[in-house]
Amino acid sequence: MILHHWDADGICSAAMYIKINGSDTLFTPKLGNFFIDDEDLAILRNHSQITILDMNLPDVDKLCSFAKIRIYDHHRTTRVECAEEHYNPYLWGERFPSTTTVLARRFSYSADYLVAIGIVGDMGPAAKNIPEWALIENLIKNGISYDSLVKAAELLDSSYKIGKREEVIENVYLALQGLDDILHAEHLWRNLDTIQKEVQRWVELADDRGKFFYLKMNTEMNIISAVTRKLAWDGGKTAIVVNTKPDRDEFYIRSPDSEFDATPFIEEAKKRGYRAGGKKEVMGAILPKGEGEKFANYIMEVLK
Ligand SMILES: [Mn+2]
Repeated sequence: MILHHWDADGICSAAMYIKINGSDTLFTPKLGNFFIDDEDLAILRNHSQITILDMNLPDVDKLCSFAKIRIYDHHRTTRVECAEEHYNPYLWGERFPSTTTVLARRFSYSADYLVAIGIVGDMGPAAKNIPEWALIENLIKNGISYDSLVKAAELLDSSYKIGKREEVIENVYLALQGLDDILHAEHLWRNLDTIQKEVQRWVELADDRGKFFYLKMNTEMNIISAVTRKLAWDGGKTAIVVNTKPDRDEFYIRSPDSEFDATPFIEEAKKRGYRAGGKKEVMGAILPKGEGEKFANYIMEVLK
């Protein structure tokens, strides 16, 4: 079984893995869960080999009791000793922009549209400032436009944002068909239209607090990352967003500044018992109902 992140990098990584190693059952955790809950665990239990792509699952050890696991990822992490293979360049001090580039390195896979969509999906406009941009420039020379890669990433991301878990899996097969097939998927364009209206509605309600933006929102869509990105990238400063859902609070912080380090906040969130993860410039957390605003107030006090 291939367990993959629900975003464009995770989808393209799963497509690459199938191209490299052959077809396999696909699985993505409940949307928004950067961990394995009991229901997901019950499904995984029927599998003796699980390949994990583009996810740093904090409780991954429990899969080792019934399955051989392999992990390919680029998030900050610590070594998973029970894995057959844990290939994450973070472990030896290298930063990779996407899991698609990790897989390309590990399996000597030549950069193609799948690798490129993973990069632009995770990095956004910052993709232009990293060494891997050369891979994308090479594709551009061969007639693939940067805009089409950005759009493909958005279309693939639309399924989790709107909350369609099965569609995330279908997107892996769509991605395998080719870039044009992604770009011509009308149902994904309809998703985008719905999502963009919802993101815009919330972005406009953000509170400008000088050094940063703060937004408290309430939506069932998985758009906290998109809202935070838009605030940070368009507004040019750190964005702090809390979303209240029926069963949980969500927290997100992102800075457009490459010097920004979210790592201490990830540690603080974990210390408080929240499920938290992220990279240098971004962190996300899932908190018990009512905790989101408290944690946001703490962060804003630190950043003031
Ligand atoms: Mn990724």
